[in-house]
Amino acid sequence: MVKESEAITDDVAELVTSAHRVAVLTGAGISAESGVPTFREAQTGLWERFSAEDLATVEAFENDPALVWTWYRWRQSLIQAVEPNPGHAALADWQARLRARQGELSIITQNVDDLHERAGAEVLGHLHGSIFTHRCVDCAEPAELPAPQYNGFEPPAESEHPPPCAVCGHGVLRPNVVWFAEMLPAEAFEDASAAIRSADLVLVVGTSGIVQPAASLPLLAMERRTPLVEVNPEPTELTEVMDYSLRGPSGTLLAQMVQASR
Ligand code: BJW
Ligand code: ZN
Repeated sequence: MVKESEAITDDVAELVTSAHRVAVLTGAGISAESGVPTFREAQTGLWERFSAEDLATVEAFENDPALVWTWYRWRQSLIQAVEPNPGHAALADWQARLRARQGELSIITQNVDDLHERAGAEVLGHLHGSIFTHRCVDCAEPAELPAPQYNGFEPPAESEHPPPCAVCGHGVLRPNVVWFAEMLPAEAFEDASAAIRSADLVLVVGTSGIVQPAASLPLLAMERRTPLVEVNPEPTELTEVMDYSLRGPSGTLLAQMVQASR
């Protein structure tokens, strides 16, 4: 039976203090306090008629490449314009202190942003890729692009076409993210599975737990009876497999946990 609370309890503080190998699965919610919208929030501007699920597909990109390309370039501008928040900072701090004691804190993220890294943490795996790199849809060659020049806080009035590939000449560029029905990067998924299997504490932070196969990773901990702690203001698809659900923003709750780990 999951134990819910709005602040860190003595039980959770005890788990945090004794944990030597921690695995953390993060989702869009950890970046929400930085000002990055989550996936289930309504879209704005050119994309207001669409949900994120409508846009994050190969079919959407094939049907309207400019609409989807501009969504990604604009989100890239938004991410570059915001800063990591206390939740990202708390994980970076906890990782550094566990490493100093020969322990480990492995960050596995579904996010395509770089806010964990900019807070000073090392990320074990970006399960859904990165919004900052690009490749050709046809020949898969990576391509370097200048940073987009959008105002990240205001959606653009017009869309732009994806640039052509300079290598093969017939493909166009796409972001190196994982769209629905695409395979996750195998190495990142295997590393994530191994980190969760070898952890003595698993945290699930800011994810709705709707999207597979990432949402199945915490089940690897459940099978081993490794303590599972969720940090999310709302109940999720994963709540019922948790030992503890901390109901609040990750910026506040992760800072409390790291305080307890000192
Ligand atoms: C806070 C907070 C605060 C707010 N503090 N928390 C049936 C048909 C077809 C496919 C499927 C099917 N059933 C299952 C599938 C597979 C499919 C899937 O899971 N679909 C579901 C929708 C059902 N999965 C896939 O297709 C995956 N590939 C795959 O399975 O390959 C095998 C296969 C091949 C062929 C056919 C079928 C399968 C690929 C999944 C790729 C996901 N990609 C995206 C887009 C990435 C690029 C981009 O950024 O645009 O990844 S979708 C989107 O969802 C993104 C996210 O990483 C991912 C997860 O979302 P997340 O992080 O959980 O965000 P939200 O918004 O859902 O939740 C935010 C949470 O934060 C909430 O809980 C809030 O309460 C909380 N929060 N403020 C803490 N301050
Ligand atoms: Zn090409």
